[in-house]
Amino acid sequence: MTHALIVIDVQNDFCPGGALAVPGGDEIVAPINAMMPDFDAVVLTQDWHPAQHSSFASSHTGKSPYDMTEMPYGPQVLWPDHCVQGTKGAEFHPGLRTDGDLIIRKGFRGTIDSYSAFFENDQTTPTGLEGYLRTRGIGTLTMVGLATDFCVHFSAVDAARLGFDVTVRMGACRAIDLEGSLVAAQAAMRESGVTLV
Ligand code: VGL
Ligand code: ZN
Repeated sequence: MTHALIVIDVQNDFCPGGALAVPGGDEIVAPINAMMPDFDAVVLTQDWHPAQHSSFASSHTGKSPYDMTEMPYGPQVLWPDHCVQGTKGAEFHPGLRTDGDLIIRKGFRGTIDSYSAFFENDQTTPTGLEGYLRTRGIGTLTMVGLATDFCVHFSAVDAARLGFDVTVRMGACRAIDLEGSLVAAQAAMRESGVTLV
């Protein structure tokens, strides 16, 4: 089975010094680069928001980063402004190899967030990644990147639900860990049939 490495959101804003820094986010760059040659295909995702995106706390009066809000598609965490299109923060970490086969951007619609590489947060709007992988005959996925409990989590669960064979390499992921979100994400991934190693 053709096997792809899916590298989730290894961008400056999710690394130390960035707007939504994930502790140790930069530590996974070298291990991910080292894994790339072992795969038939490498796909990188890039969180790619317009300014004033609806997932930013700054777009909601009276809200602070990490507060919750209710969106038409359900509850949504509000984030610091991050990964704004065309900014340094949205660029990949400068040490990351970006010579993979596909870069897929997500979260570019103003009124909807997209944690998953497959579907936006309404869980119905596709990003197109499923079609790309299937038409290339890719059935097995290994996922790494940032953050374990948000974009890696939702990407892995969606991929498993779509019928891909999914492994998450926890050593090449780092978490935000908001109020137990890492433990909850691990349980949800396992329950969906994702292998955590
Ligand atoms: C992410 C929060 C907001 C992630 C993206 O990549 O996990 N988290 N946008
Ligand atoms: Zn985002």
